[in-house]
Amino acid sequence: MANGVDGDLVGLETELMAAVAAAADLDGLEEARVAALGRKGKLTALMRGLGELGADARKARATALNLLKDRLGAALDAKKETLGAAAIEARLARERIDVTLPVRPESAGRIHPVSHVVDEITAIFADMGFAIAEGPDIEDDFHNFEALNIPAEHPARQMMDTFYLRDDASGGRKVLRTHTSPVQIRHMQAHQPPYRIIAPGRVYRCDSDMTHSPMFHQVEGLAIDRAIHMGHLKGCLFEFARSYFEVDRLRVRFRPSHFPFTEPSAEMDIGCAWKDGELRIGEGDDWLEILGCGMVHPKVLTAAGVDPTQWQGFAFGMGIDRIAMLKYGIPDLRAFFESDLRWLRHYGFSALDQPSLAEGLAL
Ligand code: 2U9
Repeated sequence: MANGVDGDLVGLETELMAAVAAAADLDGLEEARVAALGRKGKLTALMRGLGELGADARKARATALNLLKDRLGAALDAKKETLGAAAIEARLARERIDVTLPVRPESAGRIHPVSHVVDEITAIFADMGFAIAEGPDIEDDFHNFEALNIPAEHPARQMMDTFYLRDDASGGRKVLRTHTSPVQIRHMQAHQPPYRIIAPGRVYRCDSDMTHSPMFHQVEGLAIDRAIHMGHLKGCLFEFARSYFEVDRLRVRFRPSHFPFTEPSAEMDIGCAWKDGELRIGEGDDWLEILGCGMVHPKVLTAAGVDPTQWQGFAFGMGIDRIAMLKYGIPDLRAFFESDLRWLRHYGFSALDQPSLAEGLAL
């Protein structure tokens, strides 16, 4: 209001606004705010003086002071935002990390061939829509045998050379799992179909020689849906073998076999040749067995709570250590578990070499 009463406010506004504009940081801005609106601030003092005016003059003056206070408040807010953003920018610049710097020199640690092959297998099956499932190493009779159509006295129980643990309080005998199949049983009990899972992990059999270790690794797979058939099984496992061994035109064949948990059952071979005592995968006209598979037995589905009149599908299993030896030319299975650093330096993989289908598996 540019009348005689409020003429002094024009100069005050110019002064207060200039102080706001001149503030170089948030502390300076706070000083400018206190100088105007603090307990001893200039605007506060004028507000206090309102009481000494007559009713009409007080009303006009109060309006002018409130308008000035609003304009000053808006200027303070705007400046605070600008200074705050500048403070963040300055901090970001101060704490900047150059992520383009080269990584530290490669460490001396190596990835064990088993871990590397599990990563390769996982990459291939994940690309086909399979998820990973896990379960306990110590199992009960139901999950390791009964549910898999391997009743007591079944010859498969002797063949599996089971490690038995002491009876527990309820009289149930626990075992070290002889295969990863119980993982799939538990998965089916806990989830509704359809399923597409792989179960990699340690398994245990009481057997030890050049080609057998009491602990070794398996990966099993399970695909259950309304109408999965042997054609899907073949397509899936052909694709796996070609990706894993990185041979596009790898020859593959199925031979009939028998497992208690699948019907019909088969074993899959890949084409190979032996040259000068050395194995060549994808060449020649010899055959090498790499895995077992089949359509899941209806009794196994029923035992796991899945209705075999509604759902069906395939399963497969293979020894990870064995297919690692085949792909990477590792001669002795026992060396896998001896923790010899010289062996690991020779056969291990760099931690930076992460298997991915986009880049080809083995770099
Ligand atoms: C469920 C139903 C069926 C898994 C299968 C094989 C065939 C097989 C061996 C390969 C070499 C074990 O490591 S090895 O000795 N496995 O031949 N495994 S079908 O079948 C299942 C699994 C789970 C519920």
